[in-house]
Formats: sequence, structure tokens, C-alpha cells
Amino acid sequence: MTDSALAAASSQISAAQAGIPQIKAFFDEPTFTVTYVVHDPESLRAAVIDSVLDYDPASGRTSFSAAEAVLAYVEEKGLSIDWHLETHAHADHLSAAPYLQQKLGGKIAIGEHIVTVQETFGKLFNAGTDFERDGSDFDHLWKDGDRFRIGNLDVTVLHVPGHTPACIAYVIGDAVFVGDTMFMPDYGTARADFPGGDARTLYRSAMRLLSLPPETRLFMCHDYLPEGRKDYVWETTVEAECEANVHIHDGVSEDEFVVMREARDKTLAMPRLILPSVQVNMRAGHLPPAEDNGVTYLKIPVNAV
Ligand SMILES: N[C@@H](CCC(=O)N[C@@H](CS)C(=O)NCC(=O)O)C(=O)O
Ligand SMILES: [Fe+2]
Repeated sequence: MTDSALAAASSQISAAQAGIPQIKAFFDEPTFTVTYVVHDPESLRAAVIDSVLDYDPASGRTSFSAAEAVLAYVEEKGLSIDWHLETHAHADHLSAAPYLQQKLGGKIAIGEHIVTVQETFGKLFNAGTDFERDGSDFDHLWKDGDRFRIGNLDVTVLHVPGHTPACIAYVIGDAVFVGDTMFMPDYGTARADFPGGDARTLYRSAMRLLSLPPETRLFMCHDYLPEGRKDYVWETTVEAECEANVHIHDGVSEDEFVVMREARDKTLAMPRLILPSVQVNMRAGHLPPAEDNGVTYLKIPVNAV
């Protein structure tokens, strides 16, 4: 069967030399998340990928230091933001997309299968009828193989489920923002035990990305600083992952991967911010509506996760 989305992504990468995207990474140490600003150097059109809203669970306070760093960079470079791109509904940090959108304009977008995620978490949080669950909280939903441009940069969307059902990767020029599929070679892959996650599906998604040209640059969504390394890093290549990824290097079979992934997932604690994150991120990063006293509340489902 021909994979036309992947073929488009591959030929785009080969042709990318003319419009190499400019990429700036912002690492948020409290959540180990990497936010990217990607821009076209000719037109200065840009996208923000996977932004972070600071959230202190003890006080319930949000703040904006991570987002302010992105704002300062966008201003300094004179960029125009077309998109706030999410790779998935994150379970470990709140998105700052609505805050950045209010300051910078641009549309908030995620993969079309977010509706599955909205259904699951809408139920878990007993969200009312104000929560539509049809993706309409987002400005745009991508499907596999969608192509668009950021200035002169070509972008191809790849659906890469497994960590969550809605995960997508953005191929921008010769750079792929892989979301939570794989991590740096010495850390491996993302967990597959969230609702709708699946280790076998994750393996297939990772293999799909790893069939892109070897020189393709890969940008991670997280780095967890494995033992033996002193610095956080988030950029690698298809070739390096194929050679050395501790979970999915060349030669690891699908069945071997599934056994390893499922065993490892049983040992992992829930992310520190999963409950606040998913009920906000299922709404594209908007907080639930304030109650009649003007205060916004986040829910904690007891013994339900
Ligand atoms: N310690 C982190 C862990 C977050 C976590 O579970 N991250 C997911 C991605 S959203 C993952 O795939 N982790 C892989 C691992 O921890 O091995 C936290 O509490 O936020
Ligand atoms: Fe994630």
C-alpha cells in the first residue's frame, strides 16, 4: 500500500534546502517540555509548537514565565505568528496557546482525533454541555497528509498515534516535530498507557517516522535527562535514532517493543500535572468556564484514574 502522506513528507525534506526553517527551542525544566518557535527567514511567518503555561498545583495559580520567553523572542525577531500547533493533548503541562494567541494572533490547531480524547476526558471530568467534544475549541484540526505553508516553508502533517490517539508530527522543511512518539536515542520512546494509547500502534508510528530520509532532523517534545548525560538535548536525526534508540533501534521487532513498552509503562507513575493538564488541554488550553462566583475551578476525580 502506498503511504502518500509519507511520500509527500519525504520529497519535501529532500527539497527543503532552499527554505531551511529557523528553529528556536525553549526548554521548560519543571515539565521537561520543549516549546519551539519555527519561522521562515524570508517572510518571517512563524508557528509556535507545544507552548507551556506555568501552573503551580499547590496554589492553583497559573503564570506566564515560559510564555513570556516565547513572546520576547517573537518580538525580538519581528515574527508574525500564523499557528499555535499542538502535537497532542499533553498530559504533563498546560498549553499556553490561548494566552499566546491573545498576544500574537494565529490559529490553534491539533490533530482531528482530538475528538476521541475529548470524549474520554469529557466523560472523566463530567464536563457539561458547554464542552462540545467536536474539536470546535480548536481553530483547526489536521488530518494525516494535510499540507500547508508557513511563509515559504512547506509543512506536512503525519498522524502518529500510540502515545495518544490524536498525536501528530509536523514535518516543516527538513525538520520533524515528533511530539511524544520517540525521545532522544538514549531515552527511547513515549509511554503508551494513557487512555487510547497503544504500544503496538506507537511502534508503527515510530517506524513510519524512521522511514523518512536518514538526514531528517528530529525535534523532541521532551527530554528527561537519562543517567549518564549532564545536559538536556532535544535534536537528533532519523539516522541516529535508527542506529541507537534504546527502544526502537534497527532490528527491534514490533513484538519485542510491545513487551518492553507495556512492562515499562506498568512502572511509571502518573505525570505530576496530568489531572489539571488534560481538562485544560482538551479545551485547547482554555480554562473551564468560571462558576457563578467568578472563580474557575479544576476538578480532581477521586479514585477514577
Ligand atoms: N515525571 C514526568 C513524567 C511525565 C510523563 O509521563 N511523560 C510522558 C510523556 S507526556 C512519557 O512518555 N514519559 C516517558 C517516561 O517517563 O519514561 C512528570 O511527572 O511530568
Ligand atoms: Fe505527552
